Amino acid sequence: MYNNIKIQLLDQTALLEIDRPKYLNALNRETLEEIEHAFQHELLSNTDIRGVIITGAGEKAFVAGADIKEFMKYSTEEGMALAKWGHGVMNRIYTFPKPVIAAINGYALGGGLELALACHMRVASNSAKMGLPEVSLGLIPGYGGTQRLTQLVGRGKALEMILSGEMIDAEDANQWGLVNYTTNSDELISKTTDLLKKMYGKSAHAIAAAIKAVNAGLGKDTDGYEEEIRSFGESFGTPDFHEGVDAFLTKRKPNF
Ligand code: DAK
Repeated sequence: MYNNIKIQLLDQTALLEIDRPKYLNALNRETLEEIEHAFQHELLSNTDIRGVIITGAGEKAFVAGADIKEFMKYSTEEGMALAKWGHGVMNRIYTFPKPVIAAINGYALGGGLELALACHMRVASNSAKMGLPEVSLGLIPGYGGTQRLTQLVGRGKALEMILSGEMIDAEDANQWGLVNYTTNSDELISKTTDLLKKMYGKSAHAIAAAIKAVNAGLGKDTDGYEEEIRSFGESFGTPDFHEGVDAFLTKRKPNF
């Protein structure tokens, strides 16, 4: 069904692999369309799927950027229109109601790092390299990188990465707060899956509400405190709240 991505179910986790290893998994338009389709349809509607991992095929790269050969032909108007659409795709991941983690298995550059930044969390293999090299091509990040990198690592470190275009290694990324954990390449998927599994025993409704409230505080048209008050109140009316409290009081595991 897809030409550029593969989706595999590992129990309750969907493993979405960007699958263009010959081009270091560079994101062309078709690949982004397929990612958008997956997040809009099967990953969202399949209730057996509780979380998603995004990774890159092959040993070398998560995603080495947007596809340079494709975007080299764009005009100003096309660039702007595509950035708008691309932001929509990234936002779909950013606001996805189930946890999404990028398992960064190699180069995560330009649009590739922006894809990882749109995920809720990031785990990197020790050999991963991350950077926003757009300025080397006379561009700036166009899929949310100027904003999301700044939110994660602060203005100074973000500007250092964006203005120098240099890559950082996994250790620095971990220290700067760009990734949540680092691990050996062999254990990247299992470590990422273990992180997700900690969330699977919890209320899916509460998880979706928490993602929404955290995101609301970072959006320019939304108020995180208001969203928290609204969602917190709403939670009292959910079956998950009754199940969670009953399980606690009767000393059993909740069955959400
Ligand atoms: N696009 C297209 N092909 C790529 C690619 C990319 N981003 N990165 C690598 N490849 C291809 C190479 O061309 C090569 O193909 P062949 O020559 O074999 O046909 C193949 O993948 C293997 O790459 P290398 O031979 O270069 O591998 P090395 O190990 O020697 O080097 C590298 C690995 C990651 C250091 C190197 O490949 C590299 O520097 N890659 C480019 C990194 C980069 O500058 N990425 C783009 C950043 S700019 C937009 C929104 C966002 C963006 C653009 C537009 N709009 C809304 C319009 C974002 C822009 C960016 O991401």
